[in-house]
Amino acid sequence: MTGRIIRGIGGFYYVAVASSGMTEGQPDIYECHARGIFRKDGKKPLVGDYVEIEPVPDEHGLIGRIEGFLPRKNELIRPAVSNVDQAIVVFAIRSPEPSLVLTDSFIIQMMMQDIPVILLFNKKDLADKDYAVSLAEIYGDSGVKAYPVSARDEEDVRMIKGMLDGRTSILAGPSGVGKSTLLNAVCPGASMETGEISKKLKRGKHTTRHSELFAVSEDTYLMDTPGFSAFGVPDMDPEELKVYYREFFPYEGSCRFNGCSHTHEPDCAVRHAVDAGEVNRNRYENYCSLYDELRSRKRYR
Ligand SMILES: Nc1nc2c(ncn2[C@@H]2O[C@H](COP(=O)(O)OP(=O)(O)OP(=O)(O)O)[C@@H](O)[C@H]2O)c(=O)[nH]1
Ligand SMILES: [Mg+2]
Ligand SMILES: [Zn+2]
Repeated sequence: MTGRIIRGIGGFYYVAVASSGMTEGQPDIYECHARGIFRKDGKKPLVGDYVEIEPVPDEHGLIGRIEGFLPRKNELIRPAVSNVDQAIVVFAIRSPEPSLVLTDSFIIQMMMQDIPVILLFNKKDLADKDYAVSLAEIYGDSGVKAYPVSARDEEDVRMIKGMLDGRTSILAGPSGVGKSTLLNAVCPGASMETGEISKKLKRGKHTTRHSELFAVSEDTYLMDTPGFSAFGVPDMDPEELKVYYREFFPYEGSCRFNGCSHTHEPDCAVRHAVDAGEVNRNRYENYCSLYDELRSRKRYR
């Protein structure tokens, strides 16, 4: 029978199989030992993989053996998961304070892997409404839809559920922003552990330690991932970065110099657009700082 790896931990893979007598819409979970299922090409099974399993009779529960893998639609490197339709990138409006450069890095990382992104600024209850809306508006022309939300707001949770419908989505973002809380809100059976923010460090404790896939309904899956923030922009040629800033597209080709980087050159159409208020300054500044990061990385290589 065919199932899906929902969790890999401690030498076991847990495989969800839709059962005929689905109890409350929940699949059967087979525990499969990791030994012997590593593929010949050396690739590791990933959370999200569709697999063929053979049940192994056992009086203690549902045990299975992974016999084969179905082709992957895609595989992400970080987090290491497969068959993802979209990424819900989560940042907090406050606590922890968002770093928008990091937000852009997350978005770019997903775009590079061809994963559509929805951006959520969570914890809107901790800030005034105008500020929450202004944060989301920064991404107005980016091609990424951004919403201020709260995991504690029923209407927001309903809206998020709508975004997930029929797809496999991953929650990605730094620690403490409320990914697991959001997951619990849309999928109450999940009961993922959530962590208080450390008052002193103003950072979330790393409460989620492994990626895990939850069934919201039969064809809707949501994956929780551990928060991570200690990475820079994905490696690329600095001149390629502008491809990920849709705001710049209308001005491409209008700068004085061919191949203008839009950072320091005279008569740069993008910079003029920023000064005229046509391109969001925040996004432009993020671009410049990521560009510098890529440049210095190149220099020291
Ligand atoms: N005020 C407020 N607090 C929230 C909201 N969503 C989550 N929190 C709190 O933020 C803290 C961190 O939430 P988690 O869900 O554990 O964060 P996480 O993103 O899963 O963190 P990691 O697992 O470390 O990556 C918890 O104390 C939550 O109760 C919200 O909408 N408003
Ligand atoms: Mg978590
Ligand atoms: Zn330019």
